[in-house]
Amino acid sequence: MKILKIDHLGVAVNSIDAGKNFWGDVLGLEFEGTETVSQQKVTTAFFPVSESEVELLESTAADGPVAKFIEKKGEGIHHVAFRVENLEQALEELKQKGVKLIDEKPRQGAGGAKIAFLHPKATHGILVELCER
Ligand code: CMX
Repeated sequence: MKILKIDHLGVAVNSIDAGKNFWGDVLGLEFEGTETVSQQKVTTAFFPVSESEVELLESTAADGPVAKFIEKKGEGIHHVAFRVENLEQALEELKQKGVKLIDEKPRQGAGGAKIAFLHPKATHGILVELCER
């Protein structure tokens, strides 16, 4: 498999509006707009930083995974996403290496990306996303 770069850092926030104040106004990052990924009960907001992005994640439902994450750990880094050349091939290779996956097959992420999550137990505690766009 080939990792091309850190695609984005996912940051769980209570409110994108409030988060925009720091990431946009204070740090001066460009705000690219929001997108809701209904299946994952989350609204995302992207702030490009050179070749990577900061992605704020706000839950759209009290029982959504991002709401549960904040309940347990508070606001903060939720996942690290690496862009790969070929997601199916990367998942196949990781499976063969015995890596525990959350997604064995790609699903749809924000911005039209194909994404898959690795299980935090296999990554020393961090939720890792692989994405291809
Ligand atoms: N950090 C660390 N551990 C996490 C975690 C996180 N952010 N999210 C989940 N886990 C842990 C859970 O505690 C659980 O651990 P145990 O097996 O020890 O209990 C394990 O990972 C599996 O989590 P789960 O909630 O039981 O599994 P699900 O398959 O229901 O959901 C996941 C997993 C990662 C898809 C979901 O929790 C999630 O975060 N969904 C939102 C995804 C998202 O951010 N989407 C935005 C768009 C994506 C993009 O384009 O970037």
